Amino acid sequence: MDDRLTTAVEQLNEDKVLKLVKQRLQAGKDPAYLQEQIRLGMIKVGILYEKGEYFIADLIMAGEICKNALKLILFKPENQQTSKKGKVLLGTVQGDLHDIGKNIFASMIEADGFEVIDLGIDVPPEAFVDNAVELKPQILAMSGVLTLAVESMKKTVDAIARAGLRNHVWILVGGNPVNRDSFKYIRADAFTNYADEGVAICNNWIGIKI
Ligand code: B12
Repeated sequence: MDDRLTTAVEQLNEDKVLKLVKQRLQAGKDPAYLQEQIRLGMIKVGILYEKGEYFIADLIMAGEICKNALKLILFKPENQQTSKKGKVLLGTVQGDLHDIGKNIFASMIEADGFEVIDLGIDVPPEAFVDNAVELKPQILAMSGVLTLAVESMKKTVDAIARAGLRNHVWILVGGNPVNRDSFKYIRADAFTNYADEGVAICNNWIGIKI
């Protein structure tokens, strides 16, 4: 396998990352495949940070490189259809400032024809609730990368239930700390570690409706 793109991300070599992405897009490579190679590079950056070989400045640098590379890969829908499939309320949960994965999911689901209301990062449960009451989305999607995100996701689901909305909105959670066990604890309706799978789940729900 050619993992030069993953290695360039790991080495924080922005020029090389952007050059390889452009070259591969021109050669007709699948953007999803390129995205995955970048994600693997980011995981390696995280490992070097854990080992003490990279520092916080390197994480910031990695984030910038990743965002710039994704600008080349992610796209907006060509035909801005006026009637949308459904409304997705999205945010990175309280305490977590990571937004790259969230932005990938936002871009993919928007391109698939959904309306996305992105509340940004570090979103407290009350903000999810207030916006859900006002905007009546069919889907509430939460992103988190830190371990502490699991607790924030649970608090958000609890707050949605207290507001009487639990049976009126599908809840999807995504990001690295989400797995079968944490999903059960959070009590969402579905979880995934992949943005494209998240899009498929939302399409399925819209077919069922609440
Ligand atoms: C870049 C980065 C940063 C950047 C983030 C920039 C940004 N704008 O997002 C900055 C510098 C801000 C940062 C800060 C910190 N970070 Co940081 N960071 C990373 C790094 C290297 C990459 C994360 C990333 O963007 N990955 C690429 C994206 C594409 O992957 P992803 O987020 O997993 O998203 C994919 C899927 O999960 C999924 N997905 C994600 N969300 C959603 C949502 C839905 C609905 C769906 C369907 C799918 C989905 O789709 C995406 C595409 O497939 C990771 C390493 C790693 N292993 O992840 C550490 C990492 C997450 N950070 C870590 C830490 C410790 C920190 C800090 C605490 C460091 C510090 N001492 O200050 C702070 C915390 C700040 C905070 N409160 O959030 C730890 C987390 C440890 C833990 N388990 O909690 C990691 C794992 C590094 C490590 N190995 O130690 N970080």
